[in-house]
Amino acid sequence: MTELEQLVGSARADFAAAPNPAELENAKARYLGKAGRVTELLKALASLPPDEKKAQGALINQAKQQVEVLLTERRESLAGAELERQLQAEALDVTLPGRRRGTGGLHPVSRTMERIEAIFGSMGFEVADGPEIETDWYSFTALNNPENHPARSMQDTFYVDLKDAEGRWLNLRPHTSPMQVRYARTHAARHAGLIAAGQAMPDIRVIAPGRTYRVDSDATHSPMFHQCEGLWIGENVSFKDLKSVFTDFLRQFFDTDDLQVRFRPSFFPFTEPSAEVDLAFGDGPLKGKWLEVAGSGQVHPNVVRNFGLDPERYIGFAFGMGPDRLAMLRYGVTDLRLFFENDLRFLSQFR
Ligand code: 2NL
Repeated sequence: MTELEQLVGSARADFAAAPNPAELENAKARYLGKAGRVTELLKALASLPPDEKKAQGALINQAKQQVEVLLTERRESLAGAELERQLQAEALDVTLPGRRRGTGGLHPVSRTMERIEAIFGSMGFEVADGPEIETDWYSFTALNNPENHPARSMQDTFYVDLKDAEGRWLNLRPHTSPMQVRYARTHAARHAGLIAAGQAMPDIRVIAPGRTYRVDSDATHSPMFHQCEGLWIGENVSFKDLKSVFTDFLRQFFDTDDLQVRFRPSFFPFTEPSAEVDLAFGDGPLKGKWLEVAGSGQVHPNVVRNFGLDPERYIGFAFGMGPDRLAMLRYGVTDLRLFFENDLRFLSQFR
């Protein structure tokens, strides 16, 4: 075997032994690099006589070409192996089932509001909704609140650092009554012709559910909470109607006839007489315990006047309740704040 054949054989063995591209390039340097074996042989040509130089040079170049071919082959084989390894590592199993989007659900307070709306809807009440930012007149004055009533203070009500187009200060409504005042005034204005002609105006029968705001925050009070008020005004609507409508509502809401309802005398500026509504379940963990669930009363004549109606002719009742509290009772939740922390572990139990 000639020296050159030996060199090519040894290059083949070295290249084959290189386990990765970096080692292969090191092996290449030992043959084709500046001080490589092939390069040394070519340098040595210079000292040969011209006729030998030509013949020997051709042989060395032939060997060099063979080494280069071996190098290219090994490079391609290592690259192929690397690609194969990558494909294996990144392999996708297209037969696996896909990941589905989870099913959402309504918030427990929204479900409660919808339940309240459905029950009053079945008794002929409209649902009204409107602005959460109100003027003093709609939040307080129209409702017969005295000018210096503490409910108007910054301790109780959130004020907005803005005035409306007429220069009146704005507040975040502390109850949804302003919406009922808006609804009643629109109703009265729409039927002004009938009223003036001495004919009967259709009754005002409406509930106003929605978000309300007060400066208050602890385990049973949130600065943002929900309220649902109701109003029924006509020529012959009495306290007896309030008692039957509200008792019927509570029985439907809690899905039981086994509960007692009592109207306990109280005071609100917007109603006279006024009553707190208490309820006691005949069964279950709260059996026999009186729970306060709403405020109510016969709408004050000043408020009827602010609806744009004659209090000598139009009379009726109103009530206000907290859907958050009703949701707590219905679902057995003891901390109000859970409803507003948006923790899915809690909320997903109500789907
Ligand atoms: C409460 C308050 C009550 C009312 C709300 C009302 C609304 C109009 C006219 C007269 Cl437009 N009254 N709403 C009446 C009595 C009580 O309850 O926060 N209860 C938990």
